[in-house]
Amino acid sequence: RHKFWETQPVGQFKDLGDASLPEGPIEPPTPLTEVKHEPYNLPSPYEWTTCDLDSEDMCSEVYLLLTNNYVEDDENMFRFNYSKEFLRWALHPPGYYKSWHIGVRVKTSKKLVAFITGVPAKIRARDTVVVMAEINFLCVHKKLRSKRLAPVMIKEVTRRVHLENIWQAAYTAGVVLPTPVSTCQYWHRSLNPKKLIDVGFSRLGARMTMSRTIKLYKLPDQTVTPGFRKMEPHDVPAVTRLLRDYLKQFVVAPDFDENDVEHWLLPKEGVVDSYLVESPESHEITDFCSFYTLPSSILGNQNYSTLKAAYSYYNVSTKTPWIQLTNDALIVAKKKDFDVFNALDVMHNETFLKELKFGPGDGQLHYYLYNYRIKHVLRPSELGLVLL
Ligand code: YNC
Ligand code: MG
Repeated sequence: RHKFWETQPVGQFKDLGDASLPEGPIEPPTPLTEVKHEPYNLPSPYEWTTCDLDSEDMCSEVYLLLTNNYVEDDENMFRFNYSKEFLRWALHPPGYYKSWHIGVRVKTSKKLVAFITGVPAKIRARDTVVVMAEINFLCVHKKLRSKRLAPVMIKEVTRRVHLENIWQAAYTAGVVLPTPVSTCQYWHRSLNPKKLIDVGFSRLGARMTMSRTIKLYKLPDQTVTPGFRKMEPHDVPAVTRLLRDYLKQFVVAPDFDENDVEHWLLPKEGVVDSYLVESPESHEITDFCSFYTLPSSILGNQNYSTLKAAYSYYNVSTKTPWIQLTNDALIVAKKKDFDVFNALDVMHNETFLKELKFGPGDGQLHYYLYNYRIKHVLRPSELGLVLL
């Protein structure tokens, strides 16, 4: 059933019940001298290219490929529209490898028609911290689908990850593959209900009018938590300590150091927003919340072309109740003109989703590890990892 995935070192469906299989790497590293030194063969009309996102022209080519061909919802009403600034941020974390930003061009026209990326990350599974590749932005042009290009791209990124002596990877997808570590759900909190209904993102509830709906989702103009403020560069050490301590409790989570926190969590205009609570008495950093900006193109609507969405990222509550902390995040997102605030049911998110009027989305997000077995399927609340 999965002609490609059945050949790969990933948990297989037939092994799901087998308690005798150990946790950890599925196959050992091969000596680096045995890693293929030549790229995999593409069908002859195509050639490999390495994409330098620092080049304005390359970044625009990647941006346009994804804008026109990347992930859509099941009903093909919306398509992710990652910004160029976002792509540069997502692909240039500490220690990134240029060689992991892989494109495919048509030889004759040089048109970019496919893309896949990896970035390095330290990820902890139970007690073991493993250097992994986070694989993302796999995309094949709509006109080249179902030609088995994706397996070649996955094998090529795997080869280039192996060349850096890295043997595991983490990735998420909307499709079911062998085999999910966990299956999560997106929840959506309307900030601009009229627009969401007008574009078909949501529907008027039964026995609801537009004005009652607008009132239902209304938020205060100002945050309520004393000491709630934007994260600043000098907060990196305190936020790192807070987040590391929080993420310890999850079965799978990133192992962030200060450089990672500086990159992934310091606010970046139009890309990532982070807020914290500094105790007015002790000046301790007690709570933290963050979200990233990922608009979607609205396909074929007369009135609107973009849905402005915020995605919940990493959050920590030690003093401020989860509901109050996240409500303050909703208030700032609303002020910044986001139409919707999305969150997965990972970490402690279940404790605020229903209370804060998030509604469950359709479609699921499956989390996967490559060449690493986890003995049981995890509950979403056991996951401490958010990929972009
Ligand atoms: C997918 N999303 O099952 P089998 S998520 C992985 N992730 O193989 P073809 C996928 N595999 O089942 P198409 C996949 N989608 O026969 C499909 N597959 O074993 C598998 N969509 O290939 C599929 N982006 O080329 C099948 O399919 C084989 O032309 C079929 O291309 C697929 O970024 C795709 O949703 C997704 O652009 C490129 O549909 C295309 O359809 C497309 O005939 C819209 O492929 C955009 C989209 C995916 C977003 C993402 C994470 C990707 C993870 C890849 C796996 C990484 C493994 C770890 C590598 C490093 C290891 C180390 C160390
Ligand atoms: Mg294909």
